[in-house]
Amino acid sequence: MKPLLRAALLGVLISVTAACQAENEVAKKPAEASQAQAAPAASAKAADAVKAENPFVRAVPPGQPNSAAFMVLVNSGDVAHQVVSASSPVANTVELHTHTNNNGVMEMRQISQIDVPAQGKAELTPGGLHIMLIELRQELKVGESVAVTLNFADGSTSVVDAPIQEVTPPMGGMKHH
Ligand SMILES: [Cu+2]
Repeated sequence: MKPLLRAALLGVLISVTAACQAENEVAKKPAEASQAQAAPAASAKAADAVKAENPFVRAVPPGQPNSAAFMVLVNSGDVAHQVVSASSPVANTVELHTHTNNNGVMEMRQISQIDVPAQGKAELTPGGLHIMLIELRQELKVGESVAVTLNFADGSTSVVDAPIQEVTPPMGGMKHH
C-alpha cells in the first residue's frame, strides 16, 4: 500500500511541476521579447549593477587641502564596468588614484579608470585604490557626509553618500623626503 501511495504522489508531483514549467515558459517569452525591444540592455547599466558598500571619507583637520573617499564597489551584473571619473561638491578636483610601493615608499598616482569585474568587486581602501578629493572647499567633520558622484564608462552615474570618518594612515606612511 505504501509504495503505491508514494508512486501516486510522485506522479502528481511530476505532473504539477511539469505544468508549472510549461506555464512559466509561455508566460516569460512575450515579456522578454517586448523588454528587449523597448529598452535594450537596460538592466546592464553600470549605475544599476554596481553598488557602493561601506563608503566613507577621511576626516581632515582645518587647513588640510586634500582627502579621499573609500568604498567597496560590488558588481552584481554579468558585464564588467569601469568608473572613469568622479566628482564631489566638497572638492575643486576629484581624481581616481592608486598606491604603488616604490622600494618601500608608498606613492599615489592617478589612474584613468577603476575596473569593477562582472560578478566581482573593486575595493577602495586606505593604502590602495581611492577617490582623491583635491583642494577641499570645506572642512570635513566626523558625523557629516560627503556626496561623491561616480561616472561610469557607459555614461550612467550614481551618487554615493559617504559618511566622514577618522582614518588612521596605512602602514608605511606616505611619500616623504
Ligand atoms: Cu590620492
